[in-house]
Amino acid sequence: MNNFKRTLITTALPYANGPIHIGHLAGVYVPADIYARYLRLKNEDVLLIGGSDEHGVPITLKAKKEGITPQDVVDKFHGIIKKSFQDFGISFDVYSRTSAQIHHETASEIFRTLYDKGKLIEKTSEQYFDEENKQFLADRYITGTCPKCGFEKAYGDQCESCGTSLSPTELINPVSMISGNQPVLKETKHWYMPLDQYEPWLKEWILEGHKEWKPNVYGQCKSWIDSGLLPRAVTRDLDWGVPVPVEGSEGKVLYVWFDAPIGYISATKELTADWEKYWKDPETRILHFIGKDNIVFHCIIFPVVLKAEGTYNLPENVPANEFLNLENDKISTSRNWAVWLHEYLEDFPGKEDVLKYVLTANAPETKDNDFTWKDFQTRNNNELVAILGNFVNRALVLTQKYYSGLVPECGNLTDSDKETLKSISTIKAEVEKSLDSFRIREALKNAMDLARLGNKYLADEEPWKVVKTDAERVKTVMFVSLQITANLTICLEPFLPFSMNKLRVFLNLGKLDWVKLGDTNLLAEGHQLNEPELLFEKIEDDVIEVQVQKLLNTKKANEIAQSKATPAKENIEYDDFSKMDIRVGTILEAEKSSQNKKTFETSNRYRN
Ligand code: B3M
Ligand code: ZN
Repeated sequence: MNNFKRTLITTALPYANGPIHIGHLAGVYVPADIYARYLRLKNEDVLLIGGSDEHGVPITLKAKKEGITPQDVVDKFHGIIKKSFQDFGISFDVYSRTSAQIHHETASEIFRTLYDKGKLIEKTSEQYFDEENKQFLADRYITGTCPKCGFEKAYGDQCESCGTSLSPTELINPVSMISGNQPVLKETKHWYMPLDQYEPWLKEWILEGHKEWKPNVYGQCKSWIDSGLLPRAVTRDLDWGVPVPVEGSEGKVLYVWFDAPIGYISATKELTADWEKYWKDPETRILHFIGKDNIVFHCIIFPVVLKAEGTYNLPENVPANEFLNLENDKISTSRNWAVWLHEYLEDFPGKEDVLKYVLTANAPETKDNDFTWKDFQTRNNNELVAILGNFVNRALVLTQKYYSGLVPECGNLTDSDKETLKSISTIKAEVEKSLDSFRIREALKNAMDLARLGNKYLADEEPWKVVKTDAERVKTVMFVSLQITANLTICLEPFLPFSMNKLRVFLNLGKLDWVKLGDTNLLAEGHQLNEPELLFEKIEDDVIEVQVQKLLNTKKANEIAQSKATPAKENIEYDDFSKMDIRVGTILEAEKSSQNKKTFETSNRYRN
């Protein structure tokens, strides 16, 4: 497919200001893990890099609210997040954090190189300052009235009510969230990355050179580049982050979106002294797995930084996903509208693969998708249990029953047996094709075709009936079924690692390389199998009901909180009421309005 010798896979660094939920898993970590496991099975040189993003304003806000230090906040959530990833078997080679010493050094160094090479612009501008607390205010520290829709609690970077992205000076009646006072404008110096100067290069590198990127990624890049890029500040007035390594920059840190992607480099350094091989050797392929809100940072800003620095490789692909919703509503940490990974594992111990399966089968690869508990149950019961579990269980149980768990002789294969066995190679090719183009959900469907094949084979051959008349034939049928089962342990390993591990124990078989997929003699005649157990179990309605009820309770709690926050209007006089003309009608037709469209995606601004 290409001439690369090795692959470096990075995964978006989650903010360490809360635990992680199914949206994170579905969008980034599960697909990245599947891809990394696939390459490892192919014996390729691959690293899967992760870590926590521990800087930025939201973390300082949370610390302030709770009366603790930002370090306390990130220590707590870094631990929780790291454990969730471990529990779900996300196979990071390293999971680091941006408050680590090595990261501070790496980020400082890269900034300093840009500074020394004259790649940054120094500019003084007026920004809001809180006189009581003697500090400049990050965009998120300022609220005020949205100039577009009149919403009174808009943030300095965005109005959450109408979606418009703003700059703090556009707010009407701005208020400092720290003191509650009106902030004043004061001059401050910052360093900017002149993105505009890189426009021609970006056009060539992405728009001409990477037409193969996913349409959602390519499209977003194109719209950013076409609408014209502006210099972006890469420093902030804040006391939490990587200090700006330049004289006269006291009280300033690197902008979180400047240092966070460098975290991938620091994490690689933490892992291996050989890190430069993964970042600077042109024979390494770099892939960034991210969610769609991070596209501009990974496709435009970070590459511009690396390009300006001059010694690093650029990403070869950025397979970004869209968003996962939950029961038809946007996942939201502040509204507690999420399925938290640590809570899932409490309720569904041992079912890590089930969640990973459902999130992959329904992955938001090309558009936003919805997670529902009903779909979770259906996919578990109708696919994992009824197709995969059922086939494997029948193959293993019948072998125990007929041959005390010994693999029978192959005997004479019929044409249809041969056809069936040949299909394994066809399926292999299809899974590879899908995975190689990051169509992970299609790859899972293709891989599951192997279980479907086995299921159909057993249903057609009916060994449990034939056993009464033709014992030799049954041996062949069971031999073929067991070879399919053994092939499943390879084909589904990237997707269902816990379950395939179990299956290998039942088969008394070691882990096999990807090249073995399609081999029809993986289990030799006379090989002794172990006693099997069920691979998957049915999930009953009452279990799902509990989860649905939990979400309904959250919704109710949110509604109550909302109604408290917006008190009912005062009663009006009857005379006023009677002036109203209230009528009842039926909607006969409706069409989509083009108004109120969010301008965020095409806008040139981004969040703090
Ligand atoms: N922490 C934003 C996010 O979690 C950010 C990603 C950083 S990747 C270098 O969406
Ligand atoms: Zn607004």
